[in-house]
Amino acid sequence: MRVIFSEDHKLRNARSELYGGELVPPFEAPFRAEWILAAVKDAGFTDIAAPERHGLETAHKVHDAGYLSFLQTAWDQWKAAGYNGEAIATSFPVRRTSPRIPTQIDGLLGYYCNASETAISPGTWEAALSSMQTALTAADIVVGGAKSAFALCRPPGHHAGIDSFGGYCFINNAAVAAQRFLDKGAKKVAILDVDFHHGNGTQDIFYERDDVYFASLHGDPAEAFPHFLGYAEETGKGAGAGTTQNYPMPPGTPYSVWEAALKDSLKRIEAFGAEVIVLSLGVDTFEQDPISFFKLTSPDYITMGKAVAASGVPVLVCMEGGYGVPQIGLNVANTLRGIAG
Ligand code: OKP
Ligand code: ZN
Repeated sequence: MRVIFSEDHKLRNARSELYGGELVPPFEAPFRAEWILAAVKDAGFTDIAAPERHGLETAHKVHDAGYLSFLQTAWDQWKAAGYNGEAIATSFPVRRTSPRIPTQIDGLLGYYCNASETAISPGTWEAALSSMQTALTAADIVVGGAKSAFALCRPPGHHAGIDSFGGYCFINNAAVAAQRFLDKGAKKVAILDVDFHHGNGTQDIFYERDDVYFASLHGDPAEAFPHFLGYAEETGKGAGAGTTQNYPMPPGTPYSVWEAALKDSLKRIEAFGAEVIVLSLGVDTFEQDPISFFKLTSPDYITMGKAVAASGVPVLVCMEGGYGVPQIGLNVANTLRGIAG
């Protein structure tokens, strides 16, 4: 399996995450990608290439134009405002507020933000762009006939919605990749999100569309981030009715229980007629993950990879979350081993 990886991920190296009322070093940090890359090489996946340059055409089909230009200029606007720290949203449009888009940076930040733990820092846009290009380049390898490819994306993408960033995500890499498959001739694409956290951004993007099936296995939003989406009753709307499927699960969920949800999602993806699966791969389902509450073990990721590959359709793996412990590398490598067979 070919691996796509960009050193430019390092340009996202924020100083601060708002966590428990303190500004702490972000969980989503450059060492994650280094650990994953090392473990993937160790496992024998040594066909590693840098992404091709891609513009924003595909991104514009899944994100709002105002949002993308905000992301691109947010840091410069923040700096111009004379602030000393990183750009953190503090004020939000909630129920019964004006639909108008503010002109000043604090207003814009709140307007386009869905979770304020995520600070915009210098280089964030450039890293997000390289992460998107990583996904697009890996998608094109699958378009070219490969059974699988691994996009070692960083920063992750699944919490980035049509017009909002948060949860460490800015551009929705998996969504952009899914759109690429459609633009290259696929009629039906599935995104299978196995990150611990619900893929609220991805669900937002495809909720009313019938060309992308979205399934997510995650910590029950009543008890876990992103808190406001990911319930079982959310199944799509309009043309997209029936093309979203959520599997919220409680604290302590072991692989045996999680696997039943995985199997059900794969059955539905097959019934949908997906020609390709984009796997939003978070390994924060691991028993030792510092911010999550599932109990998967390292060997479980091999089993999971095999089950996904058994669908028989090509698989594009896009990196999402997984934090804190060195085993994130092994867990990703194990997933790839399972998929590659
Ligand atoms: C990003 B990805 C917990 C706060 C949660 C944000 C988590 C973002 C996860 N007290 N903070 O899906 O792995
Ligand atoms: Zn996650």
